[in-house]
Amino acid sequence: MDEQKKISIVGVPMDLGQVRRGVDMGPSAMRYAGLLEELKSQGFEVVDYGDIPIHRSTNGTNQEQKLRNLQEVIKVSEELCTELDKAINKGGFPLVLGGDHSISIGSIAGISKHYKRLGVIWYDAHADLNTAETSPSGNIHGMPLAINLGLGHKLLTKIGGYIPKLKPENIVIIGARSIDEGERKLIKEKGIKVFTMHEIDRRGMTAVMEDTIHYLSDRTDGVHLSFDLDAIDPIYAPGVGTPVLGGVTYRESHLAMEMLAESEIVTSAEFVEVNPILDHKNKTADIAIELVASLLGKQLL
Ligand code: EXY
Ligand code: MN
Ligand code: MN
Ligand code: MN
Repeated sequence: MDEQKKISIVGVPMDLGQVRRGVDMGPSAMRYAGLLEELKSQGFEVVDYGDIPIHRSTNGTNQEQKLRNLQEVIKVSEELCTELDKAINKGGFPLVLGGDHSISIGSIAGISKHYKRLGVIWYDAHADLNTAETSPSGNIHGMPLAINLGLGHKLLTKIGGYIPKLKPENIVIIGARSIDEGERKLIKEKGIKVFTMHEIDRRGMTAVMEDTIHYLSDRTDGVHLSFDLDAIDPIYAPGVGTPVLGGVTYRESHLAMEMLAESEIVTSAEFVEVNPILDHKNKTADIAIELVASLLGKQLL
């Protein structure tokens, strides 16, 4: 990546897409872990646009049974979409800090309008492809990839004024190991490319990333990396709300980021689900910062 490149940071202290408190502190935890200092030391110009305001309902009566905090998530998504759109127009590499993964509804709505064929790498233990009909929890953080495909509640799919944001053939999911029945059906029906932990174990992260980069470079004009920290094994990254054993290692994740940096295909990124309340000494935020640095070209030598 170009040494003088500008990085545009937007924080989204959102915890309404799920039920565990603390993930709203994710942006602070990553800033506290030294994100800005790290990027500046790498030679980047850093512009921090601060945090999107989160509007909490005081009476809780506007909750639809199958979509928890729907109205609040819509509002935050619209605001994030608008802010990111503006930030992109001012130039710079957009780096979004979550917040739970429902923030991807607004982030991809703001980013995708700048590309004809936006690709997405969904680095996650989960597929996040549920809809109200298939969700076992009603938690919107389990739905953002489906919503970006145009599947789900219309008030969410139409954020930013257009549907869909992504095409199924432009998505690669990496690290999945907890996939619900409805999500499995959708993956098969839409032919979405998924590298589960099985492929990572069997073929290694190098082959998985080579395939991913080759696949996306051929068909997209930009790639958004949506990095859910729960993709990493909870041994390394315990500060997440929905940990799943048997995940990607710390080293494999660095390698993945380093290969993406070399490929120069990534045009925006977000790091989500960091929950400092569930963490040990902010180590999950520390890992997120290190991975951002690798993604943006930091090398060992
Ligand atoms: N698939 C489960 C659900 O929809 O409730 C769990 C989703 C967790 C989503 C995390 C953030 O990636
Ligand atoms: Mn996720
Ligand atoms: Mn996840
Ligand atoms: Mn590294």
